[in-house]
Amino acid sequence: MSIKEVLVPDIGSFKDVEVIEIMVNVGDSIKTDDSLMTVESDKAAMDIPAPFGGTVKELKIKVGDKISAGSLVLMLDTAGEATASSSAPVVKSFSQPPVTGASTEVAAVPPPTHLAPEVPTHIPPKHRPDPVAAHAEFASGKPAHASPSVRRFARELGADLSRVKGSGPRGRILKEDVQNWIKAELAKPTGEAIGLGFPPAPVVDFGKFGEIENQPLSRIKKLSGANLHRNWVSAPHVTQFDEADITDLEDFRKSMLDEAAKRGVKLTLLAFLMKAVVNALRTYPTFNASLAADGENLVLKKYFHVGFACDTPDGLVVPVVRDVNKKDVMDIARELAEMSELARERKLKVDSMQGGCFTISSLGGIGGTMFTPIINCPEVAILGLSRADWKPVWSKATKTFEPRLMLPLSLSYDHRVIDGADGARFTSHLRLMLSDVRRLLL
Ligand code: CAO
Repeated sequence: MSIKEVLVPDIGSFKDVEVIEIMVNVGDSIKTDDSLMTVESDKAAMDIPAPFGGTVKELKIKVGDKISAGSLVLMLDTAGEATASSSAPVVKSFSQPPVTGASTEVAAVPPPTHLAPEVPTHIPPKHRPDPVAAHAEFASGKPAHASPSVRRFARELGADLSRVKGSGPRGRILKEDVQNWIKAELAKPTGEAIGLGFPPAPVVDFGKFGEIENQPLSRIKKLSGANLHRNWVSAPHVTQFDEADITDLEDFRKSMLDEAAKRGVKLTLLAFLMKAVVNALRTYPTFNASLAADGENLVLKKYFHVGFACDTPDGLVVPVVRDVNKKDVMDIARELAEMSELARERKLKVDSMQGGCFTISSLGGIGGTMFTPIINCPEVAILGLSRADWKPVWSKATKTFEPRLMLPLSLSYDHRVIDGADGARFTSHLRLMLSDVRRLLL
């Protein structure tokens, strides 16, 4: 056995600095330059590295102790280890009594490590920059208050320390703070994780301003919220507004209500809209597409599955009506009603919400003039319907204003895939289809 005392080296103007972290335990096997502990003054923190490898026999300090240059830090058994680091000046050495056969040396640890800026170890200690000056970033009020070992740990994991809140004394960032921050980042919706550099959302204590109640978000709200956020930030949205004259369509729908009811169907406007949308998708196939994951191709779909946003007590779900092109308006209306009911009873199967090519979000039964729906990615467009209203529309034929039932259309599309001109063509096509219901048969 060869026991060496490890002393604190010359640490510049640091004197009576506090030990804030000890990285080794008795019995640990350590290598030259492994960090032994972190000390901290009121302006800076630094790691004290091991001058040589060995096994820790005894710790002579504990967290909270104050140390200065020359303080005894620990006892190290260096038997069988490589020689001391070239930068570790040996101060004194002596042998233990022959009865144990062990020898003890006293060694100063190499100069402490600073992470910003790096201090080249070949510079003799007296020419090295003052560690406090080297860490002037703390004095200058920069927020990342962490020991070098925590900084190194954060750097290895890619954690941005300026965004980590410290829970240690005086707000110092601990290793656990970095771990918790990474966990929280990983749990965030991907929109936030794609590096948009948002400033952190302010944490507000609303209770300070009045009475509050915390209501847990439903599972659907959490899921759809994360997806909506991702879609909103990842797809460059453009929303094209238009109005379709549905006066004749509404007359026709109303004239068919009784007949539909006899067949057990509630014939809604939405069913006609589904047919009109598929007609427009056939005419403008880029709307019935998705960007391939490799970003090199557009995947054009030859099927026409159309989703519709359905408001349920638990939040928004999007059931998908399959092969709308192969179904008549009555079948579609029946399916819409069945799926809406299942969704509201939480009985909708997962596969009934998959495979959509395009989504319709109808707020017409509720109100509003127009809105900007968020694309249901990887689809590339979504049609919003608002409340139809009677408006005076100029008639070229009669040269008078005529009362017409106008349906507001809000088409959001992914501008990476669809040009503005096609966006306007798509809504114009829908206008044409909806203004003359006979066209839906073609
Ligand atoms: N203009 C005027 N009236 C309309 C209309 C419109 N655009 N759309 C529907 N209406 C009328 C219907 O004719 C119906 O009237 P009656 O009761 O007199 O027959 C009434 O409004 C209610 O319709 P509805 O909403 O029950 O049926 P629907 O087929 O139009 O819609 C569904 C079904 C599932 C889309 C709807 O119930 C729903 O959930 N809408 C909300 C969708 C949503 O939340 N979108 C937002 C997504 S983004 O956050």
